[in-house]
Amino acid sequence: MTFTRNRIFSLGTILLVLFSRGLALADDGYELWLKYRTLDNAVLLSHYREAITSVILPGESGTIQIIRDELKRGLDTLLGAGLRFSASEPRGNALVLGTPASSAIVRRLLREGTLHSLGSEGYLIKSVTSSKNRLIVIAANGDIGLLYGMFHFLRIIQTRQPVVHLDIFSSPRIRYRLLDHWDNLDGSVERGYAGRSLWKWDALPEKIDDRYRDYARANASIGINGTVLNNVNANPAILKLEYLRKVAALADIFRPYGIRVFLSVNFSSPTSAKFEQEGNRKGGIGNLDTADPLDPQVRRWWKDKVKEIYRLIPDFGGFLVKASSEGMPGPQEYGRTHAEGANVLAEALKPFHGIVMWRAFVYDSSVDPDRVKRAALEFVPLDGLFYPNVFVQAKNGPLDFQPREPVQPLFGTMARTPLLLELQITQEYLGHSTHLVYLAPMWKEYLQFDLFSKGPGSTLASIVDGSSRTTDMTGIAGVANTGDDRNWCGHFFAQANWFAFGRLAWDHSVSAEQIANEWIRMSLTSDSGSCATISSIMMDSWEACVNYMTPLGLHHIMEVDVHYGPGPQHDSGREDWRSVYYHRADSAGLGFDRSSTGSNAVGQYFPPLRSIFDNLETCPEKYLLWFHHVRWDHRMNSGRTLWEELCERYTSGTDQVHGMYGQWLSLEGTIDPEVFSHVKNKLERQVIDAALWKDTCLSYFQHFSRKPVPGQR
Ligand code: BDP
Repeated sequence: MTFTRNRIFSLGTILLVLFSRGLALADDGYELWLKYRTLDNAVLLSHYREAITSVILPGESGTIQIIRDELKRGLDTLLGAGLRFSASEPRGNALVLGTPASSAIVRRLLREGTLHSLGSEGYLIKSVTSSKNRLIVIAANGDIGLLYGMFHFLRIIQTRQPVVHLDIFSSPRIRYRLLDHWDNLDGSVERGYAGRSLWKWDALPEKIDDRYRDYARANASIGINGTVLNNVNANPAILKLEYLRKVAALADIFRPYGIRVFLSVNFSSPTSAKFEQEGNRKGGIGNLDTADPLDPQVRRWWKDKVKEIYRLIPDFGGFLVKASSEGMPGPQEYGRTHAEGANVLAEALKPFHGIVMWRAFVYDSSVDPDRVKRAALEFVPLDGLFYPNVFVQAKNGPLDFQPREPVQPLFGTMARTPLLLELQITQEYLGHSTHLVYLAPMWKEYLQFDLFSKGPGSTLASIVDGSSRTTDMTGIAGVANTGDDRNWCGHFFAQANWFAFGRLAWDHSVSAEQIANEWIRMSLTSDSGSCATISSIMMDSWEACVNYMTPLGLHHIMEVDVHYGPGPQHDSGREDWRSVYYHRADSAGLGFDRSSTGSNAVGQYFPPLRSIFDNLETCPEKYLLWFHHVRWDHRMNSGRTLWEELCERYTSGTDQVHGMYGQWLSLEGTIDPEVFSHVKNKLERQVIDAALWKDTCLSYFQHFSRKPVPGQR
């Protein structure tokens, strides 16, 4: 057969149509929650089209250009029509974005009220009606506030809410809202489950990967304003000029998105490389024999290094430090305290308004036999001794990002130190990027945890956002779950955790459910039936995971090193890395006795928490085996014995995952087919893994309880 020109053309057209339809259908996850699908609801569409006939956006800064591009991309697609953009006063119903400096309308609005309380990042979104027209005004003190306001406005449309009578005031409750990347300079990512690092160090600074901008855009859309680029197990090389130039290139890209860069630094950086020995993480990039923070040469070295950084990156954020922890060098090697170590860096950063985030993730076994007590024991005596530009950065719980922990008590006891809360978005202990676990309900539980440090209502949130203290040094960090996988996070639903982290960092009062619903509508579907199903999968997923992994306060019983599957039998290596050290199963019962007659970890909490946790009868069952060694025949609230309850929890966890899988199957045909099968495959694996957790843990604990598993023949 011979093809005529026409035939070739029409075949090409058909292929093109099929291909583009295929593309339109297949969602590879790259666009995250910024998909801007055209609205299919005619009533809403005409409501929006009537409300916005043009966009007034004065200014030409890099940020303003980003806003203009995003609005074009967003509104043109959502509303399916091109909008006119101009810098002058509006005719007709318009969306107006401006600052007091750029817009007369905003100046008029300012007279009415509240712009000054918005700070540098907050914004207003307000409907303003005059005899001539109806306007929607997004007003802020500066361009970054406008950027956030613009993303909020697009979210309103993406989630199909009305745009009349708008009266929104929003400013972040927390000042530093950071992602911590545990990315190594060789491109690997510690505890990363979504491919290799986003940062292509070898190609930088010459080659700028497209993803850098997309990364910044995604973060700006949820209010994240800083990024720590490299692993806390820091390679000193990051401070070499060669790398600083690469860092500066990234900082230049992130700046108009309101994102500052920070670096993790190795405390031994000032020392000579000759101290490096196989695997000891020591030996720096300097020429000194010591990194003693009180040595004048060391202080000079840090000051010079910091000056060099700010010459390249004028808005550099500061340093994150993991010191004297898991083999990382620190001030204690020189007989100095954490405060003395942090302060030498703080002193160097102060003239440039940089900060130090000094991690409290330490568990030196000489401090106390109970690992969960060690961080508070080391850090609380140093309260008040850190320079004002130092944060102590602590993980949410006293152990290590377990599926559930009580809150790290030092948040209540270090009243004179700025405290930065570290959460983990990457699912190191919660099924990596294989299990669907929506983390917002877990983070809400931590944020709402009442430490009683200033009486009732001393929630972790009120400490972290500074509302129960007098400091504007407030911060929150999430260990990132991003990598260079096409869909960024490995699991499509892990994107929801990145999204939720940003939303909660901006405003921790938003409910986990609302965030889930926003994310679903922005990322997956706006069909209300499907939304309800997906929301229910997400909202139950964390509790399901706790149940099939570590119910009733169990912790740290996972497989060694990889931290994925079950490993309750693990009994070798360092004592505080062994499962048996944590669960303490024996013929009498199960759990770690941290009561006042045990390790007395309960004593690190304020009354009445201390006694609530101390008493077996009042200790919430979700923390029972965290604080108590409990007899197998102990009666639980349900009337079951501990053993029966344990069996019941493991069983209900696996049942819940079956339920999630069934619910997901019911969505076939209503959501994108690629996403559908991607998640289906992951859930199939999760069903198998949950059963493995249950079977492994119950058969192991059964050796001690010597009781049958109810329902098992
Ligand atoms: C543990 C991780 C380890 C990290 C460490 C940390 O297993 O990879 O380096 O925390 O936070 O959870 O420093």
